[in-house]
Amino acid sequence: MFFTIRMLFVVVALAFSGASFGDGKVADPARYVTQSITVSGAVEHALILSVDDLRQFPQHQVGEVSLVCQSGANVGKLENFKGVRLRDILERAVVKIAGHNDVKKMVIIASASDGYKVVFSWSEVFNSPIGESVMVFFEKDGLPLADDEGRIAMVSAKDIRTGPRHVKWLQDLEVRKIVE
Ligand SMILES: Nc1nc2c(c(=O)[nH]1)N[C@H]1C(S)=C(S)[C@@H](COP(=O)(O)O)O[C@H]1N2
Ligand SMILES: [Mo]
Repeated sequence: MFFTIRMLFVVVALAFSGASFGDGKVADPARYVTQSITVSGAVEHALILSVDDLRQFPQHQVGEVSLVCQSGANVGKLENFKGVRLRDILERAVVKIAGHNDVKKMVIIASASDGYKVVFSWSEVFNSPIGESVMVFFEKDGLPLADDEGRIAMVSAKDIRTGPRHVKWLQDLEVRKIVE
């Protein structure tokens, strides 16, 4: 009986806290909104980029990307959005490459303000067809992104399941060599 009441309490507490159980939904998205992103780690020039700064890169308009969760569930679509390539941002920051084989051991960690993180390898961004469509975006239908994505988000549009690397409330792109 004691456990039953305690469990009931936990369920009620989670319901009121807006716990998301992995579906990416949160109760109060406004608190996660980011106005700029940083580019950090193994780069020659650490950057802070606002939406206005992002507009200075070559811009690409993307028509439609269906969003499919890792579970296979359809979670909607991104339509008519505008952004810039992760590749172009990293070229501006200049990845630090000491040895010929360094890039093969590097990843880019994209972090959001809610703690969500995904990784890209240097090779998929710079040396595979995936890289063409890894976009940091800031506009949909000609308007700034709403609070449910923050002002800056990213997506890897050619992934088989696009939900996981659709990073809402993007905050930081860190370049890191992960093996010696
Ligand atoms: N910042 C952030 N981005 C995120 C997530 C998250 O928890 N935090 N969840 C991801 C997952 S697993 C999916 S399927 C989609 C869910 O998008 P939705 O909230 O629009 O359904 O967002 C992705 N992007
Ligand atoms: Mo997901």
